[in-house]
Amino acid sequence: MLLSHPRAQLASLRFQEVFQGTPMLTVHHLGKSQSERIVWLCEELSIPYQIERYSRDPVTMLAPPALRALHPMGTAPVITDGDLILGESAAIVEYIIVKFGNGRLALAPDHPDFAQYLYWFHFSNGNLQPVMGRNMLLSRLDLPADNAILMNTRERLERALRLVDHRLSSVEFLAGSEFTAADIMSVFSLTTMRYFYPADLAPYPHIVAYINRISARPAYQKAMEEGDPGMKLLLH
Ligand SMILES: N[C@@H](CCC(=O)N[C@@H](CS)C(=O)NCC(=O)O)C(=O)O
Repeated sequence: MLLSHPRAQLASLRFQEVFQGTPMLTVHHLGKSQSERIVWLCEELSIPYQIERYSRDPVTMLAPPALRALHPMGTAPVITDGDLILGESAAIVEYIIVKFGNGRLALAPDHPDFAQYLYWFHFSNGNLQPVMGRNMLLSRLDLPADNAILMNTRERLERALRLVDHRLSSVEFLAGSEFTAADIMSVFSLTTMRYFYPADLAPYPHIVAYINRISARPAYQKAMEEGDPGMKLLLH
């Protein structure tokens, strides 16, 4: 188990330290972006944190120079924890779960759904989000419907959404019966990302039911309100 590991014991001490004092963890959140995952994770784990908000350039949609000054990639999310500056959603999620969450929301190797957890955790940024991004870019080029790259990219997205829908036809959450960080990694691409690429979810009823279930979670609602106050949730 995670907690019997010396590093996890240290993490547990750190966890107590954080809970007793002011939050050391800052989530640098760009409006309507993948950093909503980190705000949501902190809310699910009830971890003290503070948010530093940033807005995109209205023309390029790039993050502002302040975020680039913080991290050379200048992409959200970034967290700061004391002297540490860390980017990449997946790295941040794992870091927070181990250091502050006592392993909660991750499945341990002896859990029957461990492999499913790993698959769906990595599917989000390894497949689903990149193919949503490619469709978003191509949709702005006004290409003819028979353009080969466009057809390829649309087919890849449909394949990814079909797979997610099929998975959710038999399980409540992506890893299986438990809500995990695999859900936290994946939901952005199915919801807020559709402000940038309005993928039609009508053919995927299990995805629609899933994001509606997820949106009822108090921690999700609180996180969305903290990160993007007043943002309409795209749930259909
Ligand atoms: N794989 C990265 C992707 C980060 C990313 O591209 N974030 C977008 C927001 S969704 C961003 O910061 N865009 C602004 C920019 O590129 O300047 C992660 O998961 O952290």
